[in-house]
Amino acid sequence: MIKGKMINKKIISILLCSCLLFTLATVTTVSAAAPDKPDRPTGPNDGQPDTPLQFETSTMDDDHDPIYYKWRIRRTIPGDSFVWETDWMGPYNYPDYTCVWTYTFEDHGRYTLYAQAIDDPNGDGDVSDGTESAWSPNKNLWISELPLPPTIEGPAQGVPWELITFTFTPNDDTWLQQLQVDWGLGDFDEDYWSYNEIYDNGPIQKSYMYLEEGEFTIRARTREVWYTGMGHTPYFISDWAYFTIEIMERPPETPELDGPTFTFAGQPVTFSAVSEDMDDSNIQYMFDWGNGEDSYWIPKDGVPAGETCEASYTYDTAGTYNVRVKAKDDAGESDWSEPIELTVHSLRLMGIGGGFNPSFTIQNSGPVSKDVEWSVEFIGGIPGFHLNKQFEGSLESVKPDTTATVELPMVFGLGDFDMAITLDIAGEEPYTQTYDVFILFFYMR
Ligand SMILES: [Ca+2]
Ligand SMILES: [Ca+2]
Ligand SMILES: [Ca+2]
Ligand SMILES: [Ca+2]
Repeated sequence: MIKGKMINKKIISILLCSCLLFTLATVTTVSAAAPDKPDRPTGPNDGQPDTPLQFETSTMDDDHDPIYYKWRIRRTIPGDSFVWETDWMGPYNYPDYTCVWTYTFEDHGRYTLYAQAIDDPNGDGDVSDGTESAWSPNKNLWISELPLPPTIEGPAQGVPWELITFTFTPNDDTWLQQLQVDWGLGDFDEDYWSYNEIYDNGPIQKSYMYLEEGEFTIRARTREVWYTGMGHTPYFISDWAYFTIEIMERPPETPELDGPTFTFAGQPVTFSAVSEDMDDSNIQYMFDWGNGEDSYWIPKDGVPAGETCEASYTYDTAGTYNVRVKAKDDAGESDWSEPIELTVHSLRLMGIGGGFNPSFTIQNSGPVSKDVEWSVEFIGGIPGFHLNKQFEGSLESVKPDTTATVELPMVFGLGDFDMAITLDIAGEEPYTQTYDVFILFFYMR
Protein backbone atom coordinates (compact mmCIF):
# COMPACT_ATOMS: atom_id res chain seq x y z
CA MET A 1 0.00 0.00 0.00
CA ILE A 2 2.75 2.43 1.13
CA LYS A 3 4.66 1.62 -1.95
CA GLY A 4 1.57 2.29 -3.97
CA LYS A 5 1.02 5.69 -2.32
CA MET A 6 4.58 6.71 -2.98
CA ILE A 7 4.20 5.80 -6.56
CA ASN A 8 1.03 7.92 -6.76
CA LYS A 9 2.82 10.88 -5.16
CA LYS A 10 5.58 10.57 -7.72
CA ILE A 11 3.11 10.49 -10.54
CA ILE A 12 1.27 13.53 -9.16
CA SER A 13 4.46 15.53 -8.77
CA ILE A 14 5.50 14.62 -12.30
CA LEU A 15 2.11 15.72 -13.54
CA LEU A 16 2.35 18.97 -11.57
CA CYS A 17 5.79 19.67 -12.96
CA SER A 18 4.54 18.95 -16.42
CA CYS A 19 1.66 21.36 -15.94
CA LEU A 20 3.98 24.07 -14.73
CA LEU A 21 6.37 23.56 -17.65
CA PHE A 22 3.46 23.57 -20.06
CA THR A 23 2.17 26.81 -18.54
CA LEU A 24 5.61 28.41 -18.75
CA ALA A 25 5.92 27.28 -22.37
CA THR A 26 2.53 28.75 -23.14
CA VAL A 27 3.51 32.11 -21.61
CA THR A 28 6.75 32.16 -23.66
CA THR A 29 4.74 31.52 -26.86
CA VAL A 30 2.40 34.44 -26.13
CA SER A 31 5.31 36.83 -25.57
CA ALA A 32 6.66 35.94 -29.13
CA ALA A 33 3.57 37.09 -31.13
CA ALA A 34 4.32 37.60 -34.83
CA PRO A 35 3.78 41.03 -36.42
CA ASP A 36 0.54 41.52 -38.35
CA LYS A 37 0.46 41.22 -42.12
CA PRO A 38 1.68 44.67 -43.33
CA ASP A 39 -0.78 47.01 -45.02
CA ARG A 40 -1.01 47.10 -48.80
CA PRO A 41 1.84 49.43 -49.87
CA THR A 42 0.84 52.92 -50.91
CA GLY A 43 2.61 55.18 -53.39
CA PRO A 44 2.46 56.15 -57.06
CA ASN A 45 0.59 53.98 -59.57
CA ASP A 46 3.06 54.70 -62.32
CA GLY A 47 6.46 56.18 -62.94
CA GLN A 48 9.37 56.41 -65.30
CA PRO A 49 12.50 54.32 -65.43
CA ASP A 50 15.50 55.69 -63.52
CA THR A 51 13.30 57.94 -61.41
CA PRO A 52 13.15 57.23 -57.63
CA LEU A 53 9.69 56.33 -56.36
CA GLN A 54 8.59 56.26 -52.73
CA PHE A 55 6.36 53.62 -51.14
CA GLU A 56 4.98 53.19 -47.65
CA THR A 57 3.57 50.40 -45.49
CA SER A 58 2.95 49.71 -41.82
CA THR A 59 2.08 46.89 -39.45
CA MET A 60 1.40 46.19 -35.77
CA ASP A 61 3.12 43.91 -33.33
CA ASP A 62 1.02 42.98 -30.32
CA ASP A 63 3.99 42.76 -28.01
CA HIS A 64 5.58 45.94 -29.35
CA ASP A 65 8.85 44.38 -30.50
CA PRO A 66 11.12 46.26 -32.86
CA ILE A 67 10.07 45.50 -36.44
CA TYR A 68 12.08 44.97 -39.62
CA TYR A 69 10.63 45.00 -43.17
CA LYS A 70 11.51 43.30 -46.40
CA TRP A 71 10.17 44.43 -49.85
CA ARG A 72 9.56 42.19 -52.84
CA ILE A 73 9.22 43.37 -56.43
CA ARG A 74 7.94 41.22 -59.24
CA ARG A 75 7.71 42.25 -62.89
CA THR A 76 4.51 40.74 -64.30
CA ILE A 77 4.63 42.32 -67.78
CA PRO A 78 6.44 41.44 -69.90
CA GLY A 79 6.65 37.92 -68.51
CA ASP A 80 6.94 36.92 -64.89
CA SER A 81 10.68 36.89 -65.08
CA PHE A 82 11.84 39.38 -62.54
CA VAL A 83 11.59 38.87 -58.78
CA TRP A 84 13.75 40.71 -56.33
CA GLU A 85 13.76 41.13 -52.58
CA THR A 86 15.47 43.54 -50.24
CA ASP A 87 17.25 42.53 -47.06
CA TRP A 88 15.52 43.11 -43.74
CA MET A 89 15.45 46.84 -43.09
CA GLY A 90 14.93 48.34 -39.64
CA PRO A 91 14.42 48.62 -36.83
CA TYR A 92 11.06 50.41 -36.71
CA ASN A 93 9.99 50.85 -33.13
CA TYR A 94 6.62 50.92 -31.41
CA PRO A 95 4.37 52.90 -31.67
CA ASP A 96 5.21 54.09 -35.19
CA TYR A 97 5.92 51.13 -37.43
CA THR A 98 5.57 53.13 -40.66
CA CYS A 99 8.18 52.12 -43.24
CA VAL A 100 8.99 54.48 -46.13
CA TRP A 101 11.02 52.92 -48.91
CA THR A 102 12.47 54.46 -52.07
CA TYR A 103 13.17 52.41 -55.14
CA THR A 104 14.36 53.23 -58.68
CA PHE A 105 13.10 50.97 -61.46
CA GLU A 106 15.47 50.59 -64.37
CA ASP A 107 13.21 48.97 -66.93
CA HIS A 108 9.71 49.59 -68.11
CA GLY A 109 7.04 47.09 -67.28
CA ARG A 110 4.23 46.31 -64.92
CA TYR A 111 5.38 45.60 -61.41
CA THR A 112 3.84 44.14 -58.28
CA LEU A 113 5.06 45.22 -54.88
CA TYR A 114 4.72 43.41 -51.51
CA ALA A 115 6.07 43.97 -47.99
CA GLN A 116 6.74 41.53 -45.18
CA ALA A 117 7.56 42.21 -41.50
CA ILE A 118 9.56 40.36 -38.85
CA ASP A 119 10.00 41.18 -35.17
CA ASP A 120 13.12 41.17 -33.05
CA PRO A 121 11.87 39.98 -29.61
CA ASN A 122 15.14 40.50 -27.76
CA GLY A 123 15.91 43.75 -29.56
CA ASP A 124 19.49 42.83 -30.39
CA GLY A 125 19.26 43.80 -34.08
CA ASP A 126 19.40 40.15 -35.14
CA VAL A 127 16.07 38.87 -36.45
CA SER A 128 17.01 35.19 -36.41
CA ASP A 129 14.91 34.87 -33.26
CA GLY A 130 11.97 36.78 -34.83
CA THR A 131 8.80 35.59 -36.47
CA GLU A 132 7.83 36.57 -40.02
CA SER A 133 4.45 38.02 -40.85
CA ALA A 134 2.50 37.05 -43.94
CA TRP A 135 3.20 39.07 -47.11
CA SER A 136 1.16 42.23 -47.52
CA PRO A 137 -1.49 42.54 -50.22
CA ASN A 138 0.09 43.60 -53.49
CA LYS A 139 0.36 46.99 -55.09
CA ASN A 140 0.54 47.21 -58.89
CA LEU A 141 2.29 49.95 -60.81
CA TRP A 142 3.48 50.75 -64.32
CA ILE A 143 6.96 51.86 -65.18
CA SER A 144 7.26 53.42 -68.60
CA GLU A 145 8.97 56.28 -70.35
CA LEU A 146 6.76 59.21 -71.22
CA PRO A 147 6.03 59.07 -74.94
CA LEU A 148 7.49 61.83 -77.09
CA PRO A 149 5.43 63.22 -79.97
CA PRO A 150 5.38 60.81 -82.91
CA THR A 151 7.31 61.43 -86.11
CA ILE A 152 5.04 62.29 -89.05
CA GLU A 153 6.18 61.62 -92.61
CA GLY A 154 4.27 62.28 -95.81
CA PRO A 155 4.15 64.44 -98.91
CA ALA A 156 4.19 68.20 -98.46
CA GLN A 157 1.73 68.60 -101.31
CA GLY A 158 -1.24 66.76 -102.67
CA VAL A 159 -4.29 67.21 -104.82
CA PRO A 160 -7.98 66.95 -104.01
CA TRP A 161 -9.39 63.41 -104.15
CA GLU A 162 -5.94 61.87 -103.92
CA LEU A 163 -5.53 59.15 -101.31
CA ILE A 164 -2.42 60.31 -99.48
CA THR A 165 -0.49 58.01 -97.18
CA PHE A 166 1.30 59.24 -94.07
CA THR A 167 3.57 57.36 -91.71
CA PHE A 168 3.34 57.98 -87.97
CA THR A 169 6.14 56.58 -85.87
CA PRO A 170 5.68 56.56 -82.07
CA ASN A 171 8.65 57.71 -80.03
CA ASP A 172 8.14 55.60 -76.96
CA ASP A 173 9.35 52.46 -75.22
CA THR A 174 5.98 50.81 -74.73
CA TRP A 175 5.02 47.80 -76.85
CA LEU A 176 1.48 48.77 -77.74
CA GLN A 177 0.40 52.16 -78.99
CA GLN A 178 -2.71 54.01 -79.95
CA LEU A 179 -2.65 56.80 -82.48
CA GLN A 180 -4.80 59.87 -82.72
CA VAL A 181 -4.69 61.84 -85.96
CA ASP A 182 -6.37 65.18 -86.48
CA TRP A 183 -6.43 65.79 -90.24
CA GLY A 184 -6.85 69.52 -89.67
CA LEU A 185 -10.46 69.97 -90.70
CA GLY A 186 -11.55 71.48 -87.39
CA ASP A 187 -14.00 68.75 -86.40
CA PHE A 188 -11.66 66.67 -84.30
CA ASP A 189 -12.64 65.05 -81.00
CA GLU A 190 -9.61 65.02 -78.72
CA ASP A 191 -11.31 62.71 -76.26
CA TYR A 192 -11.93 59.98 -78.76
CA TRP A 193 -9.48 57.10 -78.89
CA SER A 194 -10.57 54.06 -80.74
CA TYR A 195 -9.97 51.07 -78.51
CA ASN A 196 -10.03 48.82 -81.55
CA GLU A 197 -6.99 50.40 -83.05
CA ILE A 198 -3.98 49.28 -81.10
CA TYR A 199 -0.69 48.99 -82.91
CA ASP A 200 2.61 47.34 -82.20
CA ASN A 201 5.17 50.00 -81.43
CA GLY A 202 6.58 50.97 -84.83
CA PRO A 203 5.59 52.92 -87.94
CA ILE A 204 1.84 53.17 -88.49
CA GLN A 205 0.48 54.05 -91.92
CA LYS A 206 -2.70 56.03 -92.36
CA SER A 207 -4.20 57.33 -95.56
CA TYR A 208 -6.46 60.29 -96.03
CA MET A 209 -8.21 62.01 -98.90
CA TYR A 210 -8.79 65.76 -98.89
CA LEU A 211 -11.73 66.83 -100.99
CA GLU A 212 -10.97 70.54 -101.04
CA GLU A 213 -7.99 72.70 -101.80
CA GLY A 214 -6.22 74.35 -98.87
CA GLU A 215 -3.37 74.19 -96.41
CA PHE A 216 -3.99 71.70 -93.64
CA THR A 217 -2.13 71.21 -90.37
CA ILE A 218 -2.16 67.58 -89.35
CA ARG A 219 -1.72 66.79 -85.66
CA ALA A 220 -0.94 63.39 -84.23
CA ARG A 221 -0.16 61.98 -80.83
CA THR A 222 0.28 58.54 -79.38
CA ARG A 223 -0.90 56.87 -76.22
CA GLU A 224 0.88 53.89 -74.81
CA VAL A 225 -1.26 50.88 -74.03
CA TRP A 226 -0.60 48.01 -71.66
CA TYR A 227 -2.07 44.59 -72.01
CA THR A 228 -2.84 43.20 -68.57
CA GLY A 229 -4.21 39.84 -69.53
CA MET A 230 -7.69 41.11 -68.78
CA GLY A 231 -7.71 43.90 -71.33
CA HIS A 232 -5.87 46.89 -72.65
CA THR A 233 -5.07 49.72 -70.31
CA PRO A 234 -4.15 53.04 -71.90
CA TYR A 235 -1.52 55.06 -70.18
CA PHE A 236 0.69 58.05 -70.89
CA ILE A 237 -0.17 60.30 -73.85
CA SER A 238 2.44 62.14 -75.90
CA ASP A 239 2.29 65.78 -76.87
CA TRP A 240 1.08 66.60 -80.36
CA ALA A 241 3.31 66.42 -83.40
CA TYR A 242 2.46 68.67 -86.34
CA PHE A 243 2.73 68.35 -90.12
CA THR A 244 1.53 70.71 -92.84
CA ILE A 245 0.25 69.69 -96.26
CA GLU A 246 -0.89 71.85 -99.13
CA ILE A 247 -3.77 70.51 -101.20
CA MET A 248 -4.07 72.10 -104.61
CA GLU A 249 -5.32 71.20 -108.03
CA ARG A 250 -2.29 70.88 -110.27
CA PRO A 251 -1.70 71.26 -113.99
CA PRO A 252 -0.84 68.13 -115.92
CA GLU A 253 2.75 66.98 -116.15
CA THR A 254 4.84 68.02 -119.14
CA PRO A 255 3.64 65.75 -121.94
CA GLU A 256 5.64 63.17 -123.86
CA LEU A 257 5.67 63.85 -127.59
CA ASP A 258 5.98 61.15 -130.22
CA GLY A 259 6.19 61.54 -134.00
CA PRO A 260 8.33 61.28 -137.14
CA THR A 261 11.54 63.21 -137.80
CA PHE A 262 11.19 63.20 -141.57
CA THR A 263 8.40 63.98 -144.02
CA PHE A 264 7.53 65.68 -147.26
CA ALA A 265 5.70 68.84 -148.08
CA GLY A 266 2.06 68.21 -148.77
CA GLN A 267 2.15 64.98 -146.83
CA PRO A 268 0.19 64.94 -143.52
CA VAL A 269 2.22 64.00 -140.44
CA THR A 270 0.72 62.76 -137.21
CA PHE A 271 2.13 63.48 -133.77
CA SER A 272 0.87 62.10 -130.47
CA ALA A 273 1.14 63.39 -126.95
CA VAL A 274 0.38 61.93 -123.53
CA SER A 275 0.51 63.40 -120.07
CA GLU A 276 -0.31 62.39 -116.52
CA ASP A 277 -2.21 64.42 -113.99
CA MET A 278 -2.09 64.07 -110.22
CA ASP A 279 -5.79 64.74 -109.86
CA ASP A 280 -6.85 62.85 -112.97
CA SER A 281 -8.37 65.81 -114.74
CA ASN A 282 -9.27 65.72 -118.42
CA ILE A 283 -6.41 67.13 -120.42
CA GLN A 284 -6.23 69.23 -123.56
CA TYR A 285 -3.13 69.51 -125.71
CA MET A 286 -1.65 72.21 -127.89
CA PHE A 287 0.82 71.19 -130.63
CA ASP A 288 3.22 73.87 -131.79
CA TRP A 289 4.21 73.03 -135.38
CA GLY A 290 7.34 75.17 -135.22
CA ASN A 291 6.36 77.40 -138.13
CA GLY A 292 4.26 79.89 -136.19
CA GLU A 293 1.16 77.74 -136.32
CA ASP A 294 -0.35 75.53 -133.64
CA SER A 295 -3.25 73.17 -133.16
CA TYR A 296 -4.77 75.31 -130.41
CA TRP A 297 -6.27 73.35 -127.49
CA ILE A 298 -7.60 69.97 -128.58
CA PRO A 299 -9.80 68.05 -128.18
CA LYS A 300 -12.66 70.26 -127.03
CA ASP A 301 -13.51 68.17 -123.96
CA GLY A 302 -9.99 66.91 -123.35
CA VAL A 303 -8.90 63.32 -122.92
CA PRO A 304 -8.42 61.47 -119.63
CA ALA A 305 -4.97 61.70 -118.09
CA GLY A 306 -2.72 58.95 -119.43
CA GLU A 307 -4.57 58.67 -122.74
CA THR A 308 -2.95 59.66 -126.00
CA CYS A 309 -4.00 62.67 -128.03
CA GLU A 310 -3.11 62.77 -131.73
CA ALA A 311 -2.86 65.69 -134.12
CA SER A 312 -2.03 65.80 -137.81
CA TYR A 313 -0.53 68.61 -139.81
CA THR A 314 0.60 69.15 -143.39
CA TYR A 315 3.63 71.32 -144.13
CA ASP A 316 3.66 73.27 -147.38
CA THR A 317 7.27 74.36 -147.23
CA ALA A 318 10.41 72.31 -146.97
CA GLY A 319 12.51 73.05 -143.91
CA THR A 320 13.39 71.92 -140.40
CA TYR A 321 10.79 72.48 -137.71
CA ASN A 322 10.78 71.99 -133.94
CA VAL A 323 7.47 70.40 -133.06
CA ARG A 324 6.46 70.53 -129.40
CA VAL A 325 3.35 70.15 -127.27
CA LYS A 326 1.97 71.30 -123.95
CA ALA A 327 -0.97 70.16 -121.85
CA LYS A 328 -3.56 71.90 -119.70
CA ASP A 329 -6.47 71.27 -117.40
CA ASP A 330 -8.61 73.36 -115.03
CA ALA A 331 -5.59 74.04 -112.83
CA GLY A 332 -3.36 75.41 -115.57
CA GLU A 333 -0.84 74.58 -118.24
CA SER A 334 2.20 72.32 -118.24
CA ASP A 335 5.59 73.27 -119.63
CA TRP A 336 6.36 72.64 -123.28
CA SER A 337 7.58 69.14 -124.07
CA GLU A 338 11.01 68.37 -125.47
CA PRO A 339 10.79 69.23 -129.18
CA ILE A 340 11.07 66.76 -132.04
CA GLU A 341 13.12 68.10 -134.94
CA LEU A 342 11.15 67.41 -138.11
CA THR A 343 12.73 67.74 -141.54
CA VAL A 344 10.32 68.45 -144.37
CA HIS A 345 11.45 67.92 -147.97
CA SER A 346 9.75 69.17 -151.06
CA LEU A 347 10.71 66.24 -153.30
CA ARG A 348 9.56 62.82 -152.31
CA LEU A 349 10.98 59.51 -153.45
CA MET A 350 7.93 57.57 -154.61
CA GLY A 351 9.66 54.26 -155.20
CA ILE A 352 11.98 52.29 -157.43
CA GLY A 353 11.62 50.21 -160.57
CA GLY A 354 13.55 47.04 -161.40
CA GLY A 355 14.32 45.08 -164.53
CA PHE A 356 17.32 45.57 -166.79
CA ASN A 357 17.17 49.33 -166.28
CA PRO A 358 16.64 50.25 -162.60
CA SER A 359 14.77 53.50 -162.02
CA PHE A 360 13.38 55.74 -159.30
CA THR A 361 10.53 58.22 -159.25
CA ILE A 362 10.44 61.62 -157.56
CA GLN A 363 7.33 63.65 -156.78
CA ASN A 364 7.25 67.35 -156.00
CA SER A 365 4.55 67.73 -153.35
CA GLY A 366 5.57 71.29 -152.44
CA PRO A 367 4.32 74.60 -153.77
CA VAL A 368 7.35 75.63 -155.90
CA SER A 369 9.46 74.09 -158.72
CA LYS A 370 12.67 72.45 -157.53
CA ASP A 371 16.05 71.56 -158.99
CA VAL A 372 17.60 68.41 -157.63
CA GLU A 373 20.95 66.64 -157.86
CA TRP A 374 20.67 62.93 -157.32
CA SER A 375 23.05 60.06 -156.77
CA VAL A 376 22.53 56.30 -156.51
CA GLU A 377 24.87 53.80 -154.93
CA PHE A 378 24.61 50.01 -154.85
CA ILE A 379 26.25 48.57 -151.74
CA GLY A 380 26.71 44.86 -151.05
CA GLY A 381 26.49 41.83 -153.29
CA ILE A 382 28.91 38.95 -153.67
CA PRO A 383 32.50 40.30 -153.96
CA GLY A 384 33.66 40.52 -157.56
CA PHE A 385 30.12 40.80 -158.88
CA HIS A 386 29.44 44.51 -158.54
CA LEU A 387 30.68 46.93 -161.16
CA ASN A 388 28.97 50.24 -162.14
CA LYS A 389 27.93 50.72 -158.52
CA GLN A 390 27.56 54.52 -158.48
CA PHE A 391 25.48 56.87 -160.62
CA GLU A 392 24.62 60.54 -160.41
CA GLY A 393 22.81 63.22 -162.33
CA SER A 394 20.42 66.13 -161.97
CA LEU A 395 16.89 67.21 -162.75
CA GLU A 396 15.82 70.78 -163.33
CA SER A 397 12.58 72.42 -162.34
CA VAL A 398 10.51 69.53 -161.09
CA LYS A 399 7.15 71.33 -161.00
CA PRO A 400 4.66 71.22 -158.13
CA ASP A 401 2.34 68.21 -158.22
CA THR A 402 4.37 66.41 -160.85
CA THR A 403 6.52 63.32 -160.83
CA ALA A 404 9.80 62.62 -162.59
CA THR A 405 11.32 59.16 -163.21
CA VAL A 406 15.07 58.69 -163.54
CA GLU A 407 16.25 55.59 -165.45
CA LEU A 408 19.67 54.23 -164.67
CA PRO A 409 22.01 52.40 -167.07
CA MET A 410 22.20 48.63 -166.82
CA VAL A 411 23.73 47.45 -163.53
CA PHE A 412 25.92 44.37 -163.18
CA GLY A 413 26.02 42.51 -159.91
CA LEU A 414 25.05 39.38 -157.99
CA GLY A 415 23.32 39.15 -154.64
CA ASP A 416 21.56 41.41 -152.15
CA PHE A 417 22.28 45.11 -152.40
CA ASP A 418 21.29 48.30 -150.63
CA MET A 419 20.19 50.80 -153.24
CA ALA A 420 20.86 54.18 -151.58
CA ILE A 421 19.29 57.15 -153.35
CA THR A 422 20.40 60.61 -152.24
CA LEU A 423 18.48 63.72 -153.25
CA ASP A 424 20.22 67.07 -152.89
CA ILE A 425 17.36 69.50 -153.44
CA ALA A 426 18.19 73.15 -153.98
CA GLY A 427 17.83 75.05 -150.72
CA GLU A 428 17.30 71.91 -148.61
CA GLU A 429 19.39 69.48 -146.65
CA PRO A 430 20.23 66.40 -148.78
CA TYR A 431 18.55 63.20 -147.75
CA THR A 432 19.11 59.55 -148.52
CA GLN A 433 16.61 56.76 -148.76
CA THR A 434 17.68 53.13 -149.01
CA TYR A 435 15.88 50.20 -150.70
CA ASP A 436 16.74 46.47 -150.43
CA VAL A 437 17.20 45.00 -153.91
CA PHE A 438 18.42 41.75 -155.44
CA ILE A 439 20.51 41.77 -158.63
CA LEU A 440 21.00 38.75 -160.83
CA PHE A 441 23.81 39.81 -163.19
CA PHE A 442 22.01 42.52 -165.20
CA TYR A 443 18.53 42.12 -163.79
CA MET A 444 17.31 43.90 -160.67
CA ARG A 445 14.29 43.11 -158.59
CA1 LIG B 1 6.33 40.19 -31.37
CA1 LIG C 1 17.07 39.10 -31.76
CA1 LIG D 1 6.16 54.57 -72.61
CA1 LIG E 1 -4.94 68.57 -112.69
